[in-house]
Parts: sequence; structure tokens; C-alpha cells
Amino acid sequence: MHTALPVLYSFRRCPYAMRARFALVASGQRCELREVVLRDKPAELLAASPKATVPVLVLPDGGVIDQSLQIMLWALGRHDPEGWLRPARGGVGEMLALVADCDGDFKQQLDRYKYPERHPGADAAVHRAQGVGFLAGLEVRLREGSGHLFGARPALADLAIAPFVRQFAQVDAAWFEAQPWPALREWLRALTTGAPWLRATLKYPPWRSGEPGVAFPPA
Ligand SMILES: N[C@@H](CCC(=O)N[C@@H](CS)C(=O)NCC(=O)O)C(=O)O
Repeated sequence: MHTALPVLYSFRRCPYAMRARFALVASGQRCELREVVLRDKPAELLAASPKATVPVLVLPDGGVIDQSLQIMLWALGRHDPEGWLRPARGGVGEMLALVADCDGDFKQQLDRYKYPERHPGADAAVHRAQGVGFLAGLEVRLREGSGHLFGARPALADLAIAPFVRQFAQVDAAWFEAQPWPALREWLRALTTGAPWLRATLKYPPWRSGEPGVAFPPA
């Protein structure tokens, strides 16, 4: 079947794929979603993007966008009814800088805190402590910005970063609850229980080559 819609290779629980799906939902950009099993990636994904990470968006003209943040910017650049690229405070450059901090050092600490066994010599407690600075910084921003990272309403940075904060929070929920971060907890709670989050995190069966994917965003 030839389709005029972009094809999104996605994995439900991947925080990078989540942020791409959030932007596709916010922009109303329709696509064909193909749920991937990471240990058994489809040949079509590998052909489109040999680096073989999700998310990957294949455009109808054959163009390939294989970085989650670029998928967000592409979708929102086409249609941005909620103003995710026009935050109430600051601008896109500042948002991208904060996302880079998340994807850089914070993600490293998260991986070593969550899966110390995959990183020889890693001590979970040390990496948790090293992730605290980023989270405490978010708490300050949320208090100053009246509830969101760049002002009073959600923007690109909130949805790009929240999936990673959620993973960090879930490693040891009791520890996270005990931290002096009420604004961060409320931000996470509100985002993760909101309709856009729920719409973007529905469960789909793995895609099989030759079969159509599912229409995304869901109706
Ligand atoms: N920089 C990439 C990172 C994407 C990424 O690392 N995704 C993980 C899943 S969360 C992945 O596909 N890993 C490859 C694998 O597990 O085989 C992006 O922003 O899209």
C-alpha cells in the first residue's frame, strides 16, 4: 500500500519516541505508526536509518528524520496550535539548551541509576545523587515559571523532558516523593495524567512487515 502519510517507527516506552509522539499529537500531524520491538527491528527501519534507534520518521518524499527533537521541531514547525515553540517565557534556543542538558548528563545519570548492572562499576546511589542537580534546577524553574518550565503553559521543553524525569521518579518512587520538589511532582503528575499524554502512550501491537501500521494520533 502506498501511503501519503509519514511513517513513524516508534516504541511505546522509549522516552525519545514519546516526545516525538507528543509533538505529533500537539500538531495534529497524522502519520502511520509502526510499533517496533527493539530486539527485532524491522528491515524497513534499518534501511531508512542504519543507526537503528527509535523514533524515526520517514516522510512521503523519502526524507528521513531520525532524531526525536528534530521530529518535534518538524511537526511543530508545520502546525503549532498550542504554541509549543512560542513559550510564555524565553524562546526556542533556551528550551533546546535545557533539553540538551537533559539528553546529555542527566540521561547518563538516569541510565546508570536505573540500570547499574549494565554499566560496570556504576553505583546507583552515586548516579542518583548526580541527577539531583538537574531536577533541583527544574524545581526552581517551575516555581519561577508558574508551573511549567518556560512559563505558565506547557511548551516543547516540558514534553521533551518529562518522559526522562518520569523514568527517574519511577526508579524509587518513595525516594522521589521525599525530595523537596513539590512543583516538580505536580508538573509531572499534571502532564502524565493529561489527555495528550494518554493519547500518545496508547498500546499497539508490534508492526509486521507488509501490514499497515496504525493511524496516529488516535481518534
Ligand atoms: N538521539 C536519539 C536517541 C534515540 C534512542 O536512543 N532510542 C532508543 C530507545 S529509547 C533506541 O532506539 N535504542 C536502540 C536499541 O535499543 O536498540 C533521539 O533523540 O531520537
